[in-house]
Amino acid sequence: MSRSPLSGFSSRAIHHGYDPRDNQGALTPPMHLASTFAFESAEQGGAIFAGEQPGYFYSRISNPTLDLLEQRIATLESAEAGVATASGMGAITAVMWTLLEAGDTIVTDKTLYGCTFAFFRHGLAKFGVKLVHVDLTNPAALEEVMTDDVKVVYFETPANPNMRLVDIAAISEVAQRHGASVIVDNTYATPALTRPIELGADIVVHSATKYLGGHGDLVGGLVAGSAEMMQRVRLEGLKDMTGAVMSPFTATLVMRGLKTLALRMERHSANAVEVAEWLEARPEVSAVHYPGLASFAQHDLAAKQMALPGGMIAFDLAGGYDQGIRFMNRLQMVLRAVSLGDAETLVQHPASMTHSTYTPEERAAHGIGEGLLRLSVGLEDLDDIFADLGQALAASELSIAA
Ligand code: 7XF
Repeated sequence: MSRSPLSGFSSRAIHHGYDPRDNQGALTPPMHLASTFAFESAEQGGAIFAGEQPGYFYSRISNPTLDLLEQRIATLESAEAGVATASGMGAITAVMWTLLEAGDTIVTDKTLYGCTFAFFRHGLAKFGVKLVHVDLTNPAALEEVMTDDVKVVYFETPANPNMRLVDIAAISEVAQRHGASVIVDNTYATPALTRPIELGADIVVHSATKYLGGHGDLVGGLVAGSAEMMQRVRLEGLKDMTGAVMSPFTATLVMRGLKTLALRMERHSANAVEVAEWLEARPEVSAVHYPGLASFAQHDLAAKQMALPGGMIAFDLAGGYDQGIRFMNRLQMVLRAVSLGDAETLVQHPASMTHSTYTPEERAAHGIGEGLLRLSVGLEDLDDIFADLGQALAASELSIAA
């Protein structure tokens, strides 16, 4: 059975693709743990394998629970179809193994999440794919490097960890005019704040581990794009090359997270605006990088491309790395942890943690400061966040390490 389509983002996050009447009225969709699916006849099995008939046959290719999640991410990203993967890296690698071959070039922004950087720089290089880093905050810089060999233009916006923004519409126009596909990692913004495909991108990838799951209790990835492209990612990159499929239990948790995504992003953003302004006013803090601040260099682009500025903040302390370590060690409620997008406020040091896959020289060249700190502002009450950050900042001024 199917119900009439819904227009609202949260309504679709909650209802899209599911009718309780199909499952004895069950409000939440059933979790199909089956690894394999029985055929009515040998002929039917052959027809499903050949793609001549719709149907499930093995959960590395497709599964009804994953199917529903894939439909949900597709509608939320304004895409035709989606693919669920075992992790964000599983999403990125499945897309790249599908689109690229030896001799191709991939162009990326200067700043990328550490393991994405390592995969492109060291992993793809082993298979003859050339990597070119460009300052994609300047679309004219992309124009200069585009050649017939460039098959993919890839970026994060906001970028992990330094919050650089990339103009999705402007970059997509240049890249596609030269025949390249545009892939956007939308992990930081989520479709609640930015929908890259509406702005011209071809494919969106996600670490669902972060805001989409939202509760720090799963590792997962999602891809969204055209039906034709998603079929290729499923049957080439995912089925035969990474094999990194999401489990039905994880899909169930991601769908639970999606139901409150818009609500959580509003609160993450509201809290982060206050925290960013508060940090900016503190004498111990030398710089705050947050799209919601009037002082943010790309504030206009943030207003154009993001419905809200999001929950991620990067900042520097006047006392650099040493003070940053003292500050982190003094925190009590705020947790020292990588990952992001959870209810808990998390702090981490990119140079020694998420971006330790770069050499110090590479970090310098890619705009990742050695003392930079990253805050994933959670859903706690602001008074408690301020109290903890405030006491840790004051203590970080002491010369004796905690
Ligand atoms: O494979 P994962 O689900 O961990 O996702 C990889 C990934 C992809 N894109 C972006 C923008 C990401 O931030 C991530 C994971 N980042 C975590 C972090 O920055 O804290 C990983 C912890 S080492």
